[in-house]
Amino acid sequence: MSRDFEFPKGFLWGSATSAYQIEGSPLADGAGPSIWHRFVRTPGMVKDGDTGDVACDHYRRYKDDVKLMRDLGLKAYRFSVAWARVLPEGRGRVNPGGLDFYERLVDTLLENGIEPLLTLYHWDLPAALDDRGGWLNPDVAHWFAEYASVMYRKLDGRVKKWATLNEPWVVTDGGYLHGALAPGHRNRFEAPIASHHLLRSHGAAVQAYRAEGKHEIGLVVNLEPKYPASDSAEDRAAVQRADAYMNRQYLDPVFLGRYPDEMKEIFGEAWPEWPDEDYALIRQPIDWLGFNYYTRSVTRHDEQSWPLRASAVRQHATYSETGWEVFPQGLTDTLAWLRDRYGNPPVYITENGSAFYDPPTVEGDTLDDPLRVDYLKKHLRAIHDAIGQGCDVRGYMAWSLLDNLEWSLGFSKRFGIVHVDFQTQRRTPKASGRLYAKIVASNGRALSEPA
Ligand code: GBH
Repeated sequence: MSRDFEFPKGFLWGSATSAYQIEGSPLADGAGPSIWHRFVRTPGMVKDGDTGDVACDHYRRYKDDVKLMRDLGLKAYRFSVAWARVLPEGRGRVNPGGLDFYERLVDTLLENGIEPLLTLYHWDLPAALDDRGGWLNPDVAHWFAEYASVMYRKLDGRVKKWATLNEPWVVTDGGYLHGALAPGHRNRFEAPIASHHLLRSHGAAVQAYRAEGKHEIGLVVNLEPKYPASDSAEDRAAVQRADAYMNRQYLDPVFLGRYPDEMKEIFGEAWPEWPDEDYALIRQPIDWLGFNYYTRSVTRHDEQSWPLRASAVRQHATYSETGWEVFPQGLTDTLAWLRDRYGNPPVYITENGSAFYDPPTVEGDTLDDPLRVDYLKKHLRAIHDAIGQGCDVRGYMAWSLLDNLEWSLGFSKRFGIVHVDFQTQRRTPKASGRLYAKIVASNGRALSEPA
């Protein structure tokens, strides 16, 4: 039986990257250092001592990269702005050299018929702001809104889809609770504070957008559905905690104006009380939600796991090289959950993809990545299913356009639909990239073909 996988008219097909992961030249043209520029120089924090000093050299090769997107027929490109390029100290003085780069990038995209989706924050806080407490300082909401306004004034005439933050959960869990990502803190008192000021900062940037912008603004979250390892009451309670911590901690305040009750249970005395006006700021309507989907977890009660008392149970299934289960049904399930819990907001899949071993040598102009091809097809079919169930999904951004710096894993994990040879900077579309081009050109119908 063959199904028709045509997507709704106008569905936005694109790919995604982030500034520190691809740009290189982190201090060029007057930019200030970011917390990632520092973190990669902290011994032991990034695999093999890899850094974003060169990465994909996109800062200098952006025109070729836009041409690559056009050759693949992509309709959209999601990228992020490095805050410290625009404001080297994070606040105050604007650096025209940094602003110019993003203006040239956006103009090049538009000349090639590619719609820009701009993310204001993808983890690279200006180091000067970290010196003032970073996301722990309540003033960060004001600093972020000021930076956002600089960007709106410069680019709102040309950029129609804005996102405030990428994955606030990862910023706090990785940066302030477990310390595997910049700024590398490990403190259960700090994590809830950082989360709250991230949400206030999101709210302040939305408020500034209503004053200055004419188009659409949203928030990007990573969501991972949690399924119980057994029917026991303990495992089901563990699922509720894990779900509250990762999935509802950010969306409940934004859509419902409150944190999940489980947060107090998880953080105990480290969970603070906040004034009502904060919730009013956080709760303002957004125009769209960005949803990054990679995997699910099957969860059990586990007293040893701090602070959640819940951990993941390995399945008999395919796992990618980062150790994440391949589970397309979780994408359909989570889209249905967004529809039911939060009133069916317009959703863009702002990231989805996988790291799999790729042959290290490129032969001719082809590079086969059958596991990624399979991942891509199954997840796009899962989105099509969700649309059939009434979910308002408007677009899909494949993570990632290019192999790039996978944060603390360095260059050891490759997520690109285009291969990058980091010695020569040669780009080669993988089989997944070539398939994606066909899917885009046919608005999904290429997914109907067998295999
Ligand atoms: C995204 O975050 C980032 O936005 C992007 O910059 C990054 O390159 C990309 O993903 C790939 O990592 O170990 O089974 O419990 C990813 C968010 C959150 C997804 C943690 C995987 C752990 C799964 N990640 N999650 S598991």
